Amino acid sequence: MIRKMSTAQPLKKLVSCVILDLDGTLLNTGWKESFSVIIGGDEVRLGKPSPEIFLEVAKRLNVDPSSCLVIEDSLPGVTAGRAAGMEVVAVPSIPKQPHLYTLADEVINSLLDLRPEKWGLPPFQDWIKDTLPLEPWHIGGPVVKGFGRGSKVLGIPTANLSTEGYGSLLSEHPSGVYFGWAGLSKRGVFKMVMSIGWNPYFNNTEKTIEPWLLHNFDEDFYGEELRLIIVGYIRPEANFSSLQSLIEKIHHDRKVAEEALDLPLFSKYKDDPYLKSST
Ligand code: ADP
Ligand code: RBF
Ligand code: MG
Repeated sequence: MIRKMSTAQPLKKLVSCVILDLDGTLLNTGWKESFSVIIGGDEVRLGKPSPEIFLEVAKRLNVDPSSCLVIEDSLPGVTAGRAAGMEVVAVPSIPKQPHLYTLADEVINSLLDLRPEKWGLPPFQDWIKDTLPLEPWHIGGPVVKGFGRGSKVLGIPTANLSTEGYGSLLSEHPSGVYFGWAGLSKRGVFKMVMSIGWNPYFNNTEKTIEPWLLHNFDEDFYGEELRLIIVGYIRPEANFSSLQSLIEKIHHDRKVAEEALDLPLFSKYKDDPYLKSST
């Protein structure tokens, strides 16, 4: 839970306020210092969905519950936050079930999509040029066949990678639109913008990895080894009311990625040896 403030203070000071539900391992990693109040379930009489724990926090912070924002992953937690008279952002732990969280003021796909400024809090300061820099992650493999929709339906070819072997990596990273660098051993290194997820517009049942290399190629390169370094996040996957609006959004993503990748913060990865595999 975060205490809302009207002053423009950096969130670091603010997050400060409180968090519940942390497990012991997290508390031993130096995070503890970031919070001014920490409270455990054993310090109240009634557990969630009772509002007691949130009300106790507000009391210890000496603030009104209505000026608190709760961030919750569980249904009982959302119920408890609302019952405390607080605003609640839900980050559901069960994927694809956001409709269960109707009580929340907002449902987001992952913490990457938390926007404190929507709630009267100072914005995160790590966003730069509409992108969120990430600790880079790497995936690679031969380009596989997808649904054959990218070029044909959208005019946007995506060089799909197999998700096999990337189960744990993909569960660590929420679905969404990311960008970074793509290496093809025989062709070079290119800027890249990609979607990872279920493509709500097409309602896929399987998660796919779909990088669009920002370069015009004369031919397909199915089967070739493709290496990706993902360096930043742009937005969650969304549904669209028309194909045209999906296409426009993807072109906007392209622009955001192209500009961001010129920043030294991101451009430094294009020489990474990982991109130049010889397999
Ligand atoms: P599929 O559903 O099989 O992935 P696409 O219509 O998405 O079909 O086409 C993707 C194929 O087009 C890629 O596998 C790749 O071989 C080729 N291709 C050509 N240009 C590009 C590009 N700029 N970015 C990604 N893939 C491209
Ligand atoms: N499909 C969606 O349904 N929702 C999206 O928000 C979405 N965003 C995309 C962003 C990028 C950068 C790219 C390349 C594709 C996106 N797609 C999205 C389309 C999807 O990933 C895929 O390309 C198509 O399903 C064709 O296979
Ligand atoms: Mg594709």
